[in-house]
Amino acid sequence: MSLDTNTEWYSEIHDPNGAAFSLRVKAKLHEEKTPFQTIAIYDTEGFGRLMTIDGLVMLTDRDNFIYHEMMSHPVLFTHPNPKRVLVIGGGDCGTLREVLRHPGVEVAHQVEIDERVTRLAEEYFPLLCESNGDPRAELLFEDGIRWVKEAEAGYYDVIIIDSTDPVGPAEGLFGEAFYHDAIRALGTHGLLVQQSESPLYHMHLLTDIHKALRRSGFADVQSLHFPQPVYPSGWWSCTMACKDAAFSGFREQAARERPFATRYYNADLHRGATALPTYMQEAFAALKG
Ligand code: AG3
Repeated sequence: MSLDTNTEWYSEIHDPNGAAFSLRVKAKLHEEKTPFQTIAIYDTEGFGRLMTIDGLVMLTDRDNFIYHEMMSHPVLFTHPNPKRVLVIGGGDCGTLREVLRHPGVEVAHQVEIDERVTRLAEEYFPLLCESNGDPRAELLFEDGIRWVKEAEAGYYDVIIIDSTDPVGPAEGLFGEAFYHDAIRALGTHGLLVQQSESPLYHMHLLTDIHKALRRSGFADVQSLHFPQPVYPSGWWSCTMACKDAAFSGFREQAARERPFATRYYNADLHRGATALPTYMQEAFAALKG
């Protein structure tokens, strides 16, 4: 948080890019140090409430729908028939809420390491938590890495990794050892999707994720991109990996006829999000050799 002389601003500085994103703050509503991290909640002038973890933007009221819809609907409309879904991280419950919109989903486990993220989301972002009482949902507060290691082989259809940046507690969620365990926990046609940072700032990370996913045994990897105004560079990505086959489109008709409302996601957008800028195509093609 940096202060200017007239007003208070929250800023996330984007090193090493010499850039920052700021929101004018009306009030700091809460701050606490948990055993894992420092969580803060602000009321902002134009973006509603803001949650930060260790000083980094996690979400705002105004634009979280883009991220949460893109972390859930593309992967769920790519799997032929997703019934058992695991969300790792995602303690604000925004991704979980989107997952539960799919009537075919029978089980949705959310495994968040820090229970305080969820308790604060319940208090300050009640809309994101509105589906937490759904009988298909189970909220677990454990280490996602251990959860996946100990999961029943073949149990999950889809694993969604809604984590913070790959530093601190989330680092292990971006590594080969974890991906290897994820493959084991996934059933036939199983899919994993992971938030994969900014295509402008973090291309090295995106290529590392692709490499690690392939090396650990996933058959195919595909990134999608979308705007996320409050995250570094304002442009974000998620990366899907398929356990046993090459990607060949998605259930487009089902996406068009989805029996629930979305604000960002739709079938055309889904298709568009998989079309990559030339420099990304080239970087990923180079990995395949
Ligand atoms: N997911 C956080 C993505 C990383 C944001 N990084 C940053 N601000 N430097 C947040 C959880 C949303 N459900």
